[in-house]
Amino acid sequence: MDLQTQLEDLKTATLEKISATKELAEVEKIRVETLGKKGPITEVLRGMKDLSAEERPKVGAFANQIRDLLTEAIEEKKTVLNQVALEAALAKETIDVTLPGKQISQGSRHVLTQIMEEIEDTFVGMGYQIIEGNEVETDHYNFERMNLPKDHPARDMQDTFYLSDDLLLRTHTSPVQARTMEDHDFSKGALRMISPGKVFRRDTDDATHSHQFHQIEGLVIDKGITMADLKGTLETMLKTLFGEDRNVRLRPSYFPFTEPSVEVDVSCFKCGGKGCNVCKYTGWIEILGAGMVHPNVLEMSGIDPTIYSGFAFGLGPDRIAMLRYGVNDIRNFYLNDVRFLEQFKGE
Ligand code: FA5
Repeated sequence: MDLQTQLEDLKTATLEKISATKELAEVEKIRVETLGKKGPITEVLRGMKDLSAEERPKVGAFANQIRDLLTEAIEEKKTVLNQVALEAALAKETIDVTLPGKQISQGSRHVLTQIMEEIEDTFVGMGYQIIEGNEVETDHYNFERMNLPKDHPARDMQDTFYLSDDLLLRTHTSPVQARTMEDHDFSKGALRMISPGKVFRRDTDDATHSHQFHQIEGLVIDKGITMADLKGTLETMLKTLFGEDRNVRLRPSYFPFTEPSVEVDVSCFKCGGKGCNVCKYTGWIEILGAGMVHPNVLEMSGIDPTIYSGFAFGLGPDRIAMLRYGVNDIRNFYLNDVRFLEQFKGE
């Protein structure tokens, strides 16, 4: 058989093989077998040296033509098979958008954070600035600057976690008062601030006491501030939080850093004021302490008490949340039980 016929047969057989196969790997195998270095075409081209000078260019051109034709057929087949594979993959991965979605459990802000942000909003609306304090405080700011010198008996009112002789976990947010007063420039106007945060006491945990809880400190200093300003401010806040219906009472009290001092109680959410285990049979739950800033506290911060006066308060958002939602044990806020926390998701 002459070389041309051999090539013609090779072309026909290879095209048949290409057309019959459905596998990409098979096409590649055909390519290597037919067009590769050890394949028949290379073989034919190698045998050309035995041809006459006249036949050589003819056979050479024919061999090249067949090689190009087969190369093209192979590439075409590969493209087709790739497309088929892609379509099959796409068909398999089709997403049915009508199927019901998976429920993703979404977290939410803690109920105490929500209450604190609501209180912050109320005060920001009244022109207060929000100041951050330190959870680790010095004895100096936590006690001494609040008119509680060392060995003052009223230190017993707030049993303290000491970290060293001088450092402690703050027992209230009141030290932020002293830090803010000493920095304030009164030539630029009155001081109105609130300071929310965590506080710590060696209290025995019970339904209304936790060893870690929250406070929001409030402080206003200006010329001519009176107890009436304090009462009006607290009433505005409590009405916003509890509505008009809840009973509120101011009770004379004692804090070393205010004079006069009051404590504010709200009627118990559980018994409505009759007396029960939550309110310790008093009918009331105490939510904040307040008063007119003591002249000693002003003086220690470099403020002249004959010119300026002010009021301060420290309220307990944990107790407010209890009253608002009828939560009968403060410890629920700290147990991280999702079943409890989920109830406040929509708030
Ligand atoms: C104080 O801590 C004062 N610094 C408040 C103050 C500020 C008075 C400025 C005057 C001027 P008291 O210890 O009463 O006061 O605490 C204030 C509020 O924190 C309480 O009314 C109560 O709502 C809350 N509270 C106190 N102890 C606990 C506790 N163990 N667990 C939860 N809440 C508490």
